[in-house]
Amino acid sequence: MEKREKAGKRVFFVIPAYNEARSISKVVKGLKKAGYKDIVVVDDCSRDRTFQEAKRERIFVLRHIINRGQGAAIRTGMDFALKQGADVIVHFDSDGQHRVEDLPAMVRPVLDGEVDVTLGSRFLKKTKMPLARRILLKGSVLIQWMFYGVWLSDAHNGFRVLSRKAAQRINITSDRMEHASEIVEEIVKKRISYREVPVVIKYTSYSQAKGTASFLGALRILGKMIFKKLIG
Ligand SMILES: Nc1nc2c(ncn2[C@@H]2O[C@H](COP(=O)(O)OP(=O)(O)O)[C@@H](O)[C@H]2O)c(=O)[nH]1
Ligand SMILES: [Mg+2]
Repeated sequence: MEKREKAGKRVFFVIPAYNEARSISKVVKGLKKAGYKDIVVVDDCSRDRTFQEAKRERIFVLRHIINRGQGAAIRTGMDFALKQGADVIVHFDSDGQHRVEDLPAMVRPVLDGEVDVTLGSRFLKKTKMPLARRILLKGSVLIQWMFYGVWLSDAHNGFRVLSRKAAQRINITSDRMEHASEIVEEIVKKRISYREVPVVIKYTSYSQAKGTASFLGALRILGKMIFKKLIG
């Protein structure tokens, strides 16, 4: 690919956000500082000031009028990014768990056309994480293997990069957290080329205080994944 052509490519960030008023500005500022300017935050009817905080950053901010879940928000953001002419789409979290430093390694293979999707993996690098989280993630890896026949080292990493073509082909129908498995299922089913890339996910007390960090939350997601597969 010509250097010139690559330079003109639009890398678009899709950032789902739910009650992240404390971190959203910092995350967006970090991306802007690294030179990325195409950013869409999808606020999912947060109860705090997430929407207002995001708005202040002069980026695209969309809002669901009810809380629909991370999967639905990503779909909303991707549709928007594609309409805006995105060549590459990055899924990036709004709670500060994903690192800007990992972006070049994640984005380059897609930008260069080597693969259509890169998936961040926190198990290819040594990452400290809570036990409940480790069990959920390893359980998901196993279920993914049983149901889809694909062995990824990390099943539920929200850090992904997709080519425009991949973003158009991948259908997300799960509104909530199960969309992560669905994306992998779509990649396998549609034979979309992918690669896992080692990333570090930051586990801060802020990120851990939220939802799926609990053991019960972990079990619930695993249960939903199995249920969906059995009835679907
Ligand atoms: N739009 C939207 N985003 C969500 C929702 N739940 C979580 N998120 C966002 O998705 C990202 C990952 O969620 P988080 O709860 O941190 O999950 P985890 O870190 O994967 O356990 C964060 O940026 C959240 O703000 C939701 O219901 N709607
Ligand atoms: Mg998080």
